[in-house]
Amino acid sequence: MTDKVLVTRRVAPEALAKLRRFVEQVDVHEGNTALSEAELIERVGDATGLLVPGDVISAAVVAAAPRLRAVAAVSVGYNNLDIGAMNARGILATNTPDVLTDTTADLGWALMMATARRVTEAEHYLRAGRWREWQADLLLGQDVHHSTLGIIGMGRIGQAIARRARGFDMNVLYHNRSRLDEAVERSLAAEWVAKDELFRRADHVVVVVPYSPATRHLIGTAELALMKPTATLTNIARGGVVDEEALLAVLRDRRIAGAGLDVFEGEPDFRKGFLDLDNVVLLPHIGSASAATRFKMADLAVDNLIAALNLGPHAGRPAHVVNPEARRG
Ligand code: 8YV
Repeated sequence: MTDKVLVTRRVAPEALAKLRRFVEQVDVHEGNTALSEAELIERVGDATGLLVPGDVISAAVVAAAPRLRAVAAVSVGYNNLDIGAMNARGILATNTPDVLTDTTADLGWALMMATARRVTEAEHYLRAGRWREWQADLLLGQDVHHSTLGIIGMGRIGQAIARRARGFDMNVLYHNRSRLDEAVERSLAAEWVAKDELFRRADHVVVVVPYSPATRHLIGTAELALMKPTATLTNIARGGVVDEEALLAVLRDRRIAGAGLDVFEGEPDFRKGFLDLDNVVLLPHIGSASAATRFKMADLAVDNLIAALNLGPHAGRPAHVVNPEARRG
């Protein structure tokens, strides 16, 4: 039987062309809105592979695809995939690490700086025609240089954020389940601290930890209460890592200086209360959104999928399997 791949959203055409060289049937969902779970269930039918830029592949979708053997996420995070259901069927799942590390770290910095220096608020002020004269106290923000950066989650992207901090002469703290090797810590000039200490000491906290049941609402009322009134919080991980109701409360009461959010729990829906606040910078999940990086992500996901389907030059040896346990199942 031939292979069939369902591509759940548009990706770079060059990547699709590569996929078509190895797979006879490629069904691309072209619409501008994501397929619902019911639509995925209806469409997945006889697919042997899925190429998934962010959609939720639930146990029900897996169950509706009796021939499914491989699912390639076009993302480094794969909390949108029901790995348990895939393991039970021996379905390999893959992701796209590395290629998006620097682009996402850049965006983390852009968002942190925009939040600290009130960049979007200032632009709105100008666009609204409110700029009449120079004022010594107009739109005063918080310095980034020579301040203390606190990174929650010191994986690839966290480390890339730490590397960029050197140019700003920052003091870097991090919190991670496991400590980095001493040599890596030294090269990043980063100090591991307990989570509470990080929230107490940091001037700018950046959240970049993978989402899982263990990290859901890792940052809530207790952590936010420890922050300095001049501190900022930037989330480029997943919305669910932060308790957004607790964050809304501290932003409303001005108990921290501001927040930068690229991700939201339940996105693309988000708590509309954020729109009423001027001390928050809101982005539509664009962490990896540079033209070059989105191309590399799609290309790598296609390579992973082809190999996981036992096709192409690396047949059977996809480079980025996230559930090696599926092979034992
Ligand atoms: C993706 C991301 O663009 O890689 C990730 O985990 O958050 C982004 O780079 C997004 O998940 C859609 O696939």
